[in-house]
Amino acid sequence: MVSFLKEAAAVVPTKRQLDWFDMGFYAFVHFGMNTFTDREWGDGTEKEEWFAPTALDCDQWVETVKQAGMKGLILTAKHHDGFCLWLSKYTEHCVKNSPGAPDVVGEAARACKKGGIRFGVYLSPWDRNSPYYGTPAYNDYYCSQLEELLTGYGELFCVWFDGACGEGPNGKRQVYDFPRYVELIRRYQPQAVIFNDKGPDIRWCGNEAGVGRISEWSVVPGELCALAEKQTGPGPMAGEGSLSHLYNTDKFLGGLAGILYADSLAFVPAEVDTSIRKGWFWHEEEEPKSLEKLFQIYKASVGGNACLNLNIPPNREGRMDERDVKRLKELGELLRREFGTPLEASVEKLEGGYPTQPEYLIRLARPVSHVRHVILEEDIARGQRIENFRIEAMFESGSQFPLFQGTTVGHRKICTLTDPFAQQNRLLDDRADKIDRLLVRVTAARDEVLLKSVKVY
Ligand code: FUL
Repeated sequence: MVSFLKEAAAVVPTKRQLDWFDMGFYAFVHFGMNTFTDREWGDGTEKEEWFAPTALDCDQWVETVKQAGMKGLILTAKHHDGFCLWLSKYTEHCVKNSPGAPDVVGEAARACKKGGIRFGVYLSPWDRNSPYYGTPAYNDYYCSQLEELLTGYGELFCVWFDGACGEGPNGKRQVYDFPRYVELIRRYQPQAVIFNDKGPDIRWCGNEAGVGRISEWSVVPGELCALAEKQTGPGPMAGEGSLSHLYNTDKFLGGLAGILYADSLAFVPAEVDTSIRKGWFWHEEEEPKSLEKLFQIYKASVGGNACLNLNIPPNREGRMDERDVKRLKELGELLRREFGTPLEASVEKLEGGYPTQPEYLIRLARPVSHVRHVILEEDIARGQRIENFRIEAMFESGSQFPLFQGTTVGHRKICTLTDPFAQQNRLLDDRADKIDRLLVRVTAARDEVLLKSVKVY
């Protein structure tokens, strides 16, 4: 039992996963035929000339996402309608037949490079235009397109595979050759993380509403992420990677044949993907989510052992909508205000605890009337371990009381003690007494705790 737990605690990320985790927050950009037809899913019969941005400005995209503190951008190079935003040699259904339209993938890649953020691509496997769809020849077609993207636009940080698999123009569904796609990506862009419902590098959080799990584990049974299962595998579960999930899944014991990690535990962290608006594509009447909502989403994802992929859809000009630009600017300011500069403090690990139940004393350089957030980070390069923890406040008067109770930490846990959007906070009730220390108590862990940092705001 104990050795099994230690085994789970010792599963570590790859370099590309660590680099991805450190990005934290990046943009999804849904732009394409649907922008012009006012739809969410095109059917593949759209005419190429309908794609007609009047003032495409990818530098404005990059400026906008940078203002919100995002570190990368993933563009929908091809959505389910099969229309390609680059000059593909393999189809006529692409921007080369849209008068006046440039290679949008090229433009976006150039703007990201210039702006110093990373670039990634979304290439929908589901294609409602390709005549090959539903036959083995489609996998060749898809790989040729993937190769164009992997070799023509510099370094990519992510290739995002949409899970959707519907019918194509001939009424057939496709069996996607994911292992072949993965092999191609590893060959040309080994540093890129691959997103798919269940991995191999990052997995879906299970909803598109921006809701992160309360306890998010990066180590999950390998079968969950075995790509062979992709077409039939179980849907996202509430407790992926939790103890009961790990204990009660027999599949990683070797029962089921998987391709990549089928017989073992795997480090496959979650991505939370959601749109700033209701839809993924731009629709005039839709409004951006409130600042409060976006802040909540950010904390539950970036501050919940996941990354946040927030979609901002360009409009028909080819620019990000001014309403979204304004909201993202506000978000960037809020994030800088809340998390920009931690309070000056020292962290001391107290003597004598069990390795799985350490206590850390944080001494603030100057006592404060309240604490807004505490951010904890584990050294996940050596595994994710913390199951439960508490944070207590210690006052100048000597009194002490609990402020926060949490479960997983992982890459980063944002513990909010005084929510800037709350109408009332009982911790602030007229206390003359000030907080001069905090105690972080880990109450359960899978193995020796390796905390990387504790920051107080
Ligand atoms: C889904 C798609 O069907 C949506 O259109 C969107 O691209 C979203 C990110 O993934 O599966």
